[in-house]
Amino acid sequence: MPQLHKTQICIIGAGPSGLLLSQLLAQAGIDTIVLDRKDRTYIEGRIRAGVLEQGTVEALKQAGVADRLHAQGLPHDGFELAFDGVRHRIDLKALTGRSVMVYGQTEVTKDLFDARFADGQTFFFNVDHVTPNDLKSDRPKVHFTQGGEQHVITCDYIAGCDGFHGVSRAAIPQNVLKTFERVYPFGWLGILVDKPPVSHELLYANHAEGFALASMRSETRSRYYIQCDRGDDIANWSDRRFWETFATRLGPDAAANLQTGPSFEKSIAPLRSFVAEPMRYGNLFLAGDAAHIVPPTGAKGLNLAVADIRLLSRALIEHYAGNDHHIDSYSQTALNRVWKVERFSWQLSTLMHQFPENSPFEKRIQRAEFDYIAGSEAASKTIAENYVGLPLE
Ligand code: FAS
Ligand code: PHB
Repeated sequence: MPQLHKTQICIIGAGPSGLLLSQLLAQAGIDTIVLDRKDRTYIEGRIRAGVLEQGTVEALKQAGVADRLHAQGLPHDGFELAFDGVRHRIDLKALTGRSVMVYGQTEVTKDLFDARFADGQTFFFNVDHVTPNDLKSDRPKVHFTQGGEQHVITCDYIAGCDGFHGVSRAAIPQNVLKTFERVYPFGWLGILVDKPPVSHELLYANHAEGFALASMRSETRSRYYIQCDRGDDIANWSDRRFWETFATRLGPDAAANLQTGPSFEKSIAPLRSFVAEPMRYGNLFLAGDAAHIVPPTGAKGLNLAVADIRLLSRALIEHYAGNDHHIDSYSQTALNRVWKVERFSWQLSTLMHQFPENSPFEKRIQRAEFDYIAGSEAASKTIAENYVGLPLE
């Protein structure tokens, strides 16, 4: 006999999307249960995003989880683009009046978990066979197992915050779901190293050999990436080979300040652009990576997930207050922003990477676009206003 549970919102996924949603709803007195197929330690151990838009910082402050962010985060007023060693600074502050915050997703997740545990949130970790059901009924259910025990959650709504490989998107019937995808012919190899960053601001570099990104987690911990083959294997990348490749692609000017050392995290991520429509089916809502993926070039993945949650939490809170306007428009409002962010992430990825299929003509066009951005305040401003984050509708 399955164990029976009831709640208002069943959240599938305890990544940033699911955790932030449960925090914002709890603040409004709305009850949630959060499921994850992993446990807190595993989820906190994933190394992912590093740059927060101002809107994300505001959402985390509203959620009451921004104290450490304000104490340890690094405000950045600009970043650089480089092409074959020629550097151009995008002055975010001068061009938009706004800046971004460098603060790892790992830390955001820890801050959210701390708040949810302090609030006595009901979690089920290490779950299996999660199955959303009765999505068109007014009492949808989520069946799952944990340690061999059967469970059933009956709720008002299900929030699919279970990422790209989750089950929520697949619960939408194939004749309803539309997906759009661009898979890039390369991946990103990322490392963490306890050495001061090569530059005090982020530096995105396009070199004839490939892309490189110099980022950071603090003034003593750097996060670096290089473009690698799509199916590449970590075993092919010794630290020595990484440092030689990274220094070449940054160019001699930037690399002159490079402090190398042993990496303590090394991983390869594939790059894709992906969107699933609609982001609602019956009483199931999709948010974050469950609904969309962007190449990390524009530093948008986490920020787009937070934007979805700001829209979804507002819609659900207003629903329980008797106003269904935003719940009815959630999918379209969220997708309007998703596609603009997909465009920017695709544009910056197309500009900053070496594509194997590019002809000499396309390579010249890439350089011409960089030179245009470097020489035009209007062009630099379009990059800047997308990087700091578009306004929420
Ligand atoms: P998440 O994937 O973070 O969380 C989904 C959660 O659902 C996970 O905890 C998972 O265990 C759980 N789950 C999955 N299936 C389930 C099931 N069947 N039942 C229960 N739970 C289930 N973004 C950036 O902005 N910059 C970056 O540099 C960057 N680098 C990235 C590198 C990698 C390797 C990946 C995969 C993503 C990266 N991203 C980056 C994007 C990333 O930050 C996401 O946008 C962000 O994690 C989205 O958060 P969620 O929507 O919560 O999804
Ligand atoms: C990171 O610090 O992990 C990071 C920063 C900017 C990006 C992608 C990743 O565009």
